[in-house]
Amino acid sequence: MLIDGNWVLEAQLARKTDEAGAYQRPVSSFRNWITRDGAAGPTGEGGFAAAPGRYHLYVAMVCPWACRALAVRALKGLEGAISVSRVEAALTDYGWKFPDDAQRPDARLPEADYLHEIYTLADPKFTGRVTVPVLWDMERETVVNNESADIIHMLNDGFADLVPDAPDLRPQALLTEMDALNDRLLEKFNNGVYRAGFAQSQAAYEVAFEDVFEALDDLDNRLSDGRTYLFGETLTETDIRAFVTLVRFDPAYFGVFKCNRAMVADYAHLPAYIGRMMALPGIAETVNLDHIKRGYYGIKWVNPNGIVAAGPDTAWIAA
Ligand SMILES: N[C@@H](CCC(=O)N[C@@H](CS)C(=O)NCC(=O)O)C(=O)O
Repeated sequence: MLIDGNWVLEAQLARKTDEAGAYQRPVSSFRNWITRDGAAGPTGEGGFAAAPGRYHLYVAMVCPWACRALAVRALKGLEGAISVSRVEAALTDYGWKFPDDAQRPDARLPEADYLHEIYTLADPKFTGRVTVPVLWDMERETVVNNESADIIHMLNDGFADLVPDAPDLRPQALLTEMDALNDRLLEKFNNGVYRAGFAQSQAAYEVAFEDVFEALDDLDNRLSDGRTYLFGETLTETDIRAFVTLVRFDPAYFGVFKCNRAMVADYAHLPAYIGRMMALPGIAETVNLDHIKRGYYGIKWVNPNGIVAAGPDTAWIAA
């Protein structure tokens, strides 16, 4: 990670846990918002108005947080308005690395070998983990925001004038219920799998394990009445939040993070739900099973030898 703008290897290789060995997710640091007119958003400063061709997204295809931003970009029809760079599958000791043959999609983007160079361009004294996704402003040459929850929110609301026909993934009538389910999913499922995988004590792992399967059981139950999406027939941001973790479950979390009571493939309703999500326009392109497997099995502190499990068969996900 970066400390005062310098890459510190020992800090990068350590994971933060509390005294009971439970994983502590760090908080994100850049919290500005793109808004319709450039007014400041809920956090950060103003001056980031929605405009086509101004913003760029740095992502890792292994990462559920980055891929939820990619998924919302696709569903909102923003592929032409926001360009994307993808890092290599596995995190290196120096953080996320761009492929050697990577082409910058826009000449205004900085040249860089590692993502941490993008962070220090925005803040030469940056201290913190260098995470994806990163939303970069090519005009002001700085990071707008590196918190995916903010990014998916602003892609839906801030860019609404640019793509008036795109679906509203945060419909007002559902927001209260969505927020409640989003919070539960974040704690028990999206981050629950990480709490299981990064636990430093048996007890912390078992608490996380129970949370993960409680969330999976709840999701499957919710879909048991035949509804298409989590809130009925309306696709929402909550579906994207659930999907990015569901689609990584069998190829990665079941093995690497020891979430092995059951696979998603064993559930009654979840496999078909994944199939419906995969069929939405642009969504299959946000799922790279090869990067997901190599990326998670490449996390050294959970799998030091880096061997990638041969199974299970996940061909059904892409089918
Ligand atoms: N709160 C952030 C978390 C993002 C995050 O944890 N990304 C991981 C990949 S899945 C990362 O970049 N980790 C790099 C590191 O920890 O060194 C968000 O949702 O945007």
